Amino acid sequence: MTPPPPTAAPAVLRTPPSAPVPPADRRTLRREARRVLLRNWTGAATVPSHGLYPHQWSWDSAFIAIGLRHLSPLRAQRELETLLGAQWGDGRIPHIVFNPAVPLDAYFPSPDFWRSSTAGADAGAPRGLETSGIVQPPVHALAALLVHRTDPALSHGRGFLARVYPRLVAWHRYLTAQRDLGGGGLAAIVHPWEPGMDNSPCWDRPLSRVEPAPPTAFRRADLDHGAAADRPTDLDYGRYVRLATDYRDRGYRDRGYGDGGTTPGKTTPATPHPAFAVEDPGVNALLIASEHALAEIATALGADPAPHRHRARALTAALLERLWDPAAGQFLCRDLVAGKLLPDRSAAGLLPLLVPGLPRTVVRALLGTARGTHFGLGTTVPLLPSYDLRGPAFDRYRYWRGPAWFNVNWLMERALRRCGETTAADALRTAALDAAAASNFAEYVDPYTAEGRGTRDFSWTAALALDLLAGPGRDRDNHHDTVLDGEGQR
Ligand code: 9WN
Repeated sequence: MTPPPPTAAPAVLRTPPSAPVPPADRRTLRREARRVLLRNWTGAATVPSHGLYPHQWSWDSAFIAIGLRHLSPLRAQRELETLLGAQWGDGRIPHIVFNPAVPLDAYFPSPDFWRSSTAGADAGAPRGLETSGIVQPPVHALAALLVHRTDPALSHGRGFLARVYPRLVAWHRYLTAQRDLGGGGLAAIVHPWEPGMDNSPCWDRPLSRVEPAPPTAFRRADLDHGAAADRPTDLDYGRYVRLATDYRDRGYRDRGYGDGGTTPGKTTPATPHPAFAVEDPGVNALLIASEHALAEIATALGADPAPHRHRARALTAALLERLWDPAAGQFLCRDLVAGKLLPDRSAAGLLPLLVPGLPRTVVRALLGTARGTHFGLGTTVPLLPSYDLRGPAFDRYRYWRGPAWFNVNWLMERALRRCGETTAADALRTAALDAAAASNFAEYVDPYTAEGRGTRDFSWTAALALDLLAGPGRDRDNHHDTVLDGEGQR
């Protein structure tokens, strides 16, 4: 079903994308973004939102650190260090690190659901704190590199890179070894929350195989803070709960049953993930981008970058081999249980534009798809929607089923710049900043009107706005305004 076009031209579209934005507005935006990040800082990390998400989330923290580095490189380092302090012995970085001071009923699933310190003991879950048992996309090495570059002297002085590097290496090893469930060299996700795009229509088919947990088995906390029309349905939640329960009850093991997925292209019934195992192009593109970042981190530490470059090349070859669909002009998800590509187009399928070394024909096709009728970037919509504008499941309001998200658009802006598409990147940067300002740092926006949806004062929206405000030269060393430096000991 094609959505109705907006009746009136939305404010964000009325501004020609490349028009200069009044500096005073940008100063206000910077001040407000800083306010959000200060308010959401808990002393060792940043919550995505005090109401809806009152703990530390994995890929949120990576994006938050990328913005926080402009306020305080020290705080940005601590954000990542706190997250990595919750890493499991098998290398996984859990998707949530729970704050014990927050009441159990503030968020579901709560620590007493995941029971990481007991159920995850064999997988090396830490004893002194509680986490979830699933993961989120690996943006962390990229974030660590950017944070380091912002203040190399501070980073060297604190031994930041030297401490995080082995943990990041172990994290990537977990993904490339334990999670290569299809045996083809890519990392698989085993729960719709893992790719971070929880409610994407890409998961509808694989999820339909999952017997939902009964509604009496759990109580959702998200509806206390968010509109039901924006959030996943109860049926989806029942399936999320079932998958997480089964994973927990199997000790969060990814292997160890039968051949553990060595049949090329498919999982086997013997794997611990019999219903849901998917290779997602967004997760794997971020893994590759982060593997390149690990090569740079290794170089900065005087270590050998070659193994990281080699792994990045192998992952890129596997990505092309397993997930590229020339007819669709984009990358698609591979359902490892059914052993085939899923037809749904999500923005994750365009994120490989971040990956160096793709064939030119692939890059051209991806850029065409981004601008074409399915995503309309810069042609019919100012920001990249999370899902196909013409897709049967498109919903401009509901969580990952159409709305535009700021982290995805930040990644796309970076990808466009990397591909030399400077005009398109500048336009996207302007549109993202305008939408962040007009929506009070919304969690996500209607892709047609840029009207805010979800929660407000959302941390990664504020953080990534700060990063975009720092301009295209922001990846150079020593690019921060030191506003919070001197706040604490190094
Ligand atoms: C489940 C915290 C997280 C983001 C995800 C987003 C949403 C959680 C939820 O919030 O997911 O992890 O309860 O819906 O989908 O990307 O990391 O901001």
